[in-house]
Amino acid sequence: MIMDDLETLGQRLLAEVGNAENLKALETTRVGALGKKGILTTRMKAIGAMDASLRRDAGAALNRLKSELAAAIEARAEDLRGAALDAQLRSERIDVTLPARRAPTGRVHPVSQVFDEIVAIFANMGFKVAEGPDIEDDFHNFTALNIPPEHPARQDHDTFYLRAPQGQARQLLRTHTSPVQVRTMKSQPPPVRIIAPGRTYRRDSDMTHTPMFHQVEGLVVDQTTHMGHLKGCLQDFVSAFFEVEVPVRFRPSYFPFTSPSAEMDIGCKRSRGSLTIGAGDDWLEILGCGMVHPNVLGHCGIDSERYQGFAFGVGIDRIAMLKYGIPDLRSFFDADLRWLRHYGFAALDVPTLHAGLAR
Ligand code: 2U9
Repeated sequence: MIMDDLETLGQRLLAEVGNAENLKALETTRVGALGKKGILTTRMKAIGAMDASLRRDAGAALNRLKSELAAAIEARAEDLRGAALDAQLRSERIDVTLPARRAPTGRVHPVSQVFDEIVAIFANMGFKVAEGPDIEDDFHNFTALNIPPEHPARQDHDTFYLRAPQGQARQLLRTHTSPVQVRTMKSQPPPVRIIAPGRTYRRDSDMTHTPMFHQVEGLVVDQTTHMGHLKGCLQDFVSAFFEVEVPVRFRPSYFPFTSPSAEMDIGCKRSRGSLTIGAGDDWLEILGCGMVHPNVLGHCGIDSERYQGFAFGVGIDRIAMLKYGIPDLRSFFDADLRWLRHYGFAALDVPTLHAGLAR
């Protein structure tokens, strides 16, 4: 009778241990069975009052159950600790293959994009990029370029002058990037093959002009350089830039720093307010160019009897608008993030000729 009862009790306690869902529930079962007032402890105390003939077997059976239960509790505790550790490791898992930084959300401004595209095209033709200061002096911005004081072209340039310190020549914000070519020719012997991209400044502000704008100018100086080289180079440039075969034509023009001078038009089609570059029987002025004036070579320390050069200049803001269909020049300078998200370029899509200029 007592043995049957002990077996049933043992089964119940072992089942309770097996079903314990966590360490706290398991501890409750342990205290309820093996604690000071636990059911098995109480039973053990009751054995002393038993008949001597039953006492030995009952004591042995109770001890077996206590040992079995203690082992089962330890085994279950081990399982529960393992499961808790697994759950913790799962919840704290770090995917070390994930990038540490989030993908960049900034966009590249169309003007920067077009600068990079133009650099890629001319680098492919063997040109180097030259740079110079935005704050210039009269000689590098005007005189060296065959624009002496009182020359009417000085008025055309609407120059920003800086206040001159007492007794010093006044400085100015460069009105074109041409002083960069002047400085390059003065500092290195020919042959020269450079482009000069950068900011330029004129006191002009309306629908189609901003006081700061962007240019790329190019210069080649060598002993046999001629106008055919100029036209071929610019033809290749516009086709690479607009990524279509573009017809070009030269019209005679005038700049003080080149002679002969020309303006270059590209073939296009205009229909109902839209403009298509390449096909069509219309023309669109795109840049100015010419053979470097011998006076300019002379000012830059180059013997114009031995060397000749060609040069060109192109307004970046305008050709960026043309290529990317941007209607309003002034939006370039608004710093409007919504505009930049729409017209900007992905930060890591660097333009190259083999992968495509604009992706
Ligand atoms: C040197 C000698 C010659 C650069 C040239 C132009 C023609 C030209 C305009 C294009 C659009 C300015 O931004 S714009 O308004 N530029 O038409 N620029 S030839 O000639 C040079 C430059 C440097 C030493």
